[in-house]
Amino acid sequence: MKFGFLGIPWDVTSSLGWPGSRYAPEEVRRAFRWLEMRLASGAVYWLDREQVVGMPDAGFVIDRGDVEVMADDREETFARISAAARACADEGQVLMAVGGDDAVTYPVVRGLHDRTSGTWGMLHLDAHLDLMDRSEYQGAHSHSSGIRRITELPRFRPEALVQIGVRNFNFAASHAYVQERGIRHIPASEFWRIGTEAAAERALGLVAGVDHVHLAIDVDVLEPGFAPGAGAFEPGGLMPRQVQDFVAAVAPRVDAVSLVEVNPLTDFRNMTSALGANILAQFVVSRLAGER
Ligand SMILES: [Mn+2]
Repeated sequence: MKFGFLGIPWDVTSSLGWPGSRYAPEEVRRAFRWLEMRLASGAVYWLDREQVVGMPDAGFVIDRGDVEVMADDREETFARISAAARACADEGQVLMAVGGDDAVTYPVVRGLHDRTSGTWGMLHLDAHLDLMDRSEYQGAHSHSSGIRRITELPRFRPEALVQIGVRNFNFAASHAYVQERGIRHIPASEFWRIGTEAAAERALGLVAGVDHVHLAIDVDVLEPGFAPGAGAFEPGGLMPRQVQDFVAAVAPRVDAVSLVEVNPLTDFRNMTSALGANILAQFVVSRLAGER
């Protein structure tokens, strides 16, 4: 099994949050390489599960570089992102896309969706819903609308969209949309109440009926104190351990993963980039562990 690491240095659509996630691919890639040293010696001791996982000899994570973005042309940039996601999957690699602001999740999923037959669902870890249709200020493709656009893809099943770690306050219009399309939530408060294992089990049950599942992670799903390099701060989030274990638990079921909104400009000593890279490593090791 091979994985394709794809950077998407685009933060033009971070219209409400802080820009700076364009620098995330570089920093997350650097942090991931550091972890990769321990993964690349034929086997890895996965302490979280007290298990030794056999690793492919070398080159199991292919660095696919960064998508070339065109700052004054969103449509062209999104087309390039979709093409890059598609090319990765066409070559048989499990996509690990690193944004960029949350708007890039839409062209990533579109690229994967359009190359397959069958239905799609998504496990979406985020403090926010990102279900806004459009606004005068942000248009229809900002970091507040990406998930809404995904629900409009022809073979995407909104009832297999599970939003995990969402919290605090959002627009009443989003509540109406959630009800209308049958979108499911495991709010942060509920996640804390039932625990990681039960949350993962419930999430997997809710996507059981679709053929393909994307795992979308906005780093602001984490408690801001543990992920200061984010696009926005929403207090009351998940702990690193909860997100690491959740990702490892669901990884064998998903087709691809994306990580967005890591912001090196607001980060503290790269700790958010390091956490993001670690979450991706949990994904990789879990997938390889499940392969045997
Ligand atoms: Mn968010």
